Amino acid sequence: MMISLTGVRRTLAASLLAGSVLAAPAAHALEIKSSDVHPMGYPTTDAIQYMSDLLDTWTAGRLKIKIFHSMQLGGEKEALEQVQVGALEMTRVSVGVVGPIVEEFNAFALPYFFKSVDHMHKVVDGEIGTNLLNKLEKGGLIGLGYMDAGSRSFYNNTRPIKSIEDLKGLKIRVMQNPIFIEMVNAMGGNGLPISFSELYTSLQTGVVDGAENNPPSYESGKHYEVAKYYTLTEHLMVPELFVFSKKVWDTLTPLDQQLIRKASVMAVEKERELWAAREQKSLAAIKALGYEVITDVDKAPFIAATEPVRMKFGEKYADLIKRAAAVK
Ligand code: GTR
Repeated sequence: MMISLTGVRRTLAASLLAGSVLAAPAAHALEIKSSDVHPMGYPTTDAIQYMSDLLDTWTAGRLKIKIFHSMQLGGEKEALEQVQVGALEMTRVSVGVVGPIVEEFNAFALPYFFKSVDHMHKVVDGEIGTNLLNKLEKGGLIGLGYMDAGSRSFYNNTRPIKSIEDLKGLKIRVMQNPIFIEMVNAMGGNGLPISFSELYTSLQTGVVDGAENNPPSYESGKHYEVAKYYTLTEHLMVPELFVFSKKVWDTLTPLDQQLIRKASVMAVEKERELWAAREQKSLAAIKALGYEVITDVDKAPFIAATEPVRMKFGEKYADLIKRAAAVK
């Protein structure tokens, strides 16, 4: 049977109208915009730059990443929203703010949850971590990988925290997640959620007395200038994530998606190396500037005080927590 051209055109037009003909994505040049609250020279931004260099080389300049660093695009909550709608292709954020999108990530945001960096790596690299990355898709995000962020500790400008009693009544800035507010409150302080982009000013103007973060963030953000006492309470070990917009991802060819995946794996490795070196360097730099770092605080009372927080927020993901705890 001969099929007339008009017939074919009609069928094509009809299926286009019905939305049943999907154009296969064609390889195109893309400058991937990616945001980070940290400046260049920080482990996370440098790892994304490394990823960009890899993509650039592999595709002869067709794919590369333009990093909007130093909070040029604001805080992490806003960045995630931009990536969800496809206005921004990529962002690197703390897992601490991803709970509203995939609730189970909150398990990683519980105080004194991971036993060690090695334990954290095994959990995020294993089945639990991979599963959670995949769940991001229903929130419009493609989870590309985890990054290290060490442990977070308290700092403030009122008094050195030598024991849990010293936290009493201090207004402490936390990331925007109810877990962190209750965590600080459980330890006797007063947790206030504020965007990282407003933190320095909040410390400077006394909106808060202190905050909590890892040594590289404390050092890189020059928070010591406005909060001079740092105590290694190491109450949180929250990994970080870098994610891609699913909306944009779906316009990429399978090959480009593979290249981005491959470069992501290499960026994760790179960041871990950079992170390990940076943590010690930052602590040394803070001490060299003459700031006091209290390293010998007894953590047991902090762990005990936060037990109700682990119970309350961990209840929903009890199974995940049990499986994570069993990872050896
Ligand atoms: C840093 C982290 C950022 C952000 C920040 C904060 O350690 O790298 O992603 O979460 O802390 O406290 O908001």
